[in-house]
Amino acid sequence: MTATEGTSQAVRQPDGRFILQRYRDLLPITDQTPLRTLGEGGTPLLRSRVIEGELGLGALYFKLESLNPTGSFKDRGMVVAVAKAAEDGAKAVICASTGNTSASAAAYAVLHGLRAYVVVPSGRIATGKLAQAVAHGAEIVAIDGSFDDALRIVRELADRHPVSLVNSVNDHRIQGQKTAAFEIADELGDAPEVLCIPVGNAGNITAYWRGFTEYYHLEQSTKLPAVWGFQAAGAAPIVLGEPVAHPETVATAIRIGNPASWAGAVEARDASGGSITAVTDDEIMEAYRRLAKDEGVFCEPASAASVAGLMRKAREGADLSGQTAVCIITGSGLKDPESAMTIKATRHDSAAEVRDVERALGWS
Ligand code: AN7
Repeated sequence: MTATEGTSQAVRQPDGRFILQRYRDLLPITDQTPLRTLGEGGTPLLRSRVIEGELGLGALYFKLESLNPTGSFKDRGMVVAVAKAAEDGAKAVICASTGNTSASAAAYAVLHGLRAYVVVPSGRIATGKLAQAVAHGAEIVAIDGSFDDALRIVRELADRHPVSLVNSVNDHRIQGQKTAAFEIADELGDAPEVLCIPVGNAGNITAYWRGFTEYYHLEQSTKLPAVWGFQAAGAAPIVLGEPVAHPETVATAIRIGNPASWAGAVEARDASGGSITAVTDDEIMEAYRRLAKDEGVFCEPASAASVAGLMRKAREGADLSGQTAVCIITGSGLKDPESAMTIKATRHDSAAEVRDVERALGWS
């Protein structure tokens, strides 16, 4: 274990390489694959300052995937998927997205000189994510429908037109995203006992399970984590066991009613002895505020679902003593400023003079 017990600290990658180099032998890389990087991976594993002790855990870490180049975990998968598209001679990539996938696809398309087409649910993606797709020059189609509609449409478009589909139904995405599990095991010296992760389209939970099992079979770790996936209560098809026609949640990133990697999520849950459960929007927003105010971690609401879920498990009596848990912080809070502005702020308006600011603060 690299982190010092009882202290809050981030542990950086030891060797400064990026994931295509560092885990090359475990990725579908050939001599023809263009190894271009925006600096993805190598994200900090931050020790909890407050919540760890509150929940009685042996150790709690936050894997800050929000610190990837475009601000979400999607970059790990996209750096592989877009490189492979370029290697195969594609001129364009396409994806459906609740926001982060489109931001990442747009950036990596630029890196490889490809066009990016993104199909998103109109009015339902966070401002920062749309801003990224715009800035990177993606062609954006905002549909009057859900993410699930968008995914159905891009799958068909990719069949009919010469564009490479870079949603997580493309296995190269899963391959890239599994490297986060390798990093966690490398930095902790072994896999943790518990992995907490938000579930939307279920690609990431599938990827982590693949990563942990590959590492275990390669004898790079001696155990496998219990995988605890969390869906938003209004968008919890896997928990309910059937698709949700009209998913609804404040965590727009995981507002998904019919996940493409459903089977992968169920496999991760069952093979790991884990669970997939629902957390309410209130629980998500409470964890979101706690992460920001008690841990210094500003994430987007979907990411807070992992911590909300861990808190719920503890409340329901899960014995966490002596256990090491890792919560995946999947995306940055900066993506979704509207959610942050719902927090009650201590704000004073004042004239631009010292005396006025003193009065506003109650210091005079
Ligand atoms: C911050 O961008 O589906 O279960 O289109 O952005 O692998 O889908 C985003 C998903 C969790 C869920 N946290 O991951 C998209 C999209 C954040 C996310 C998830 C997403 P998956």
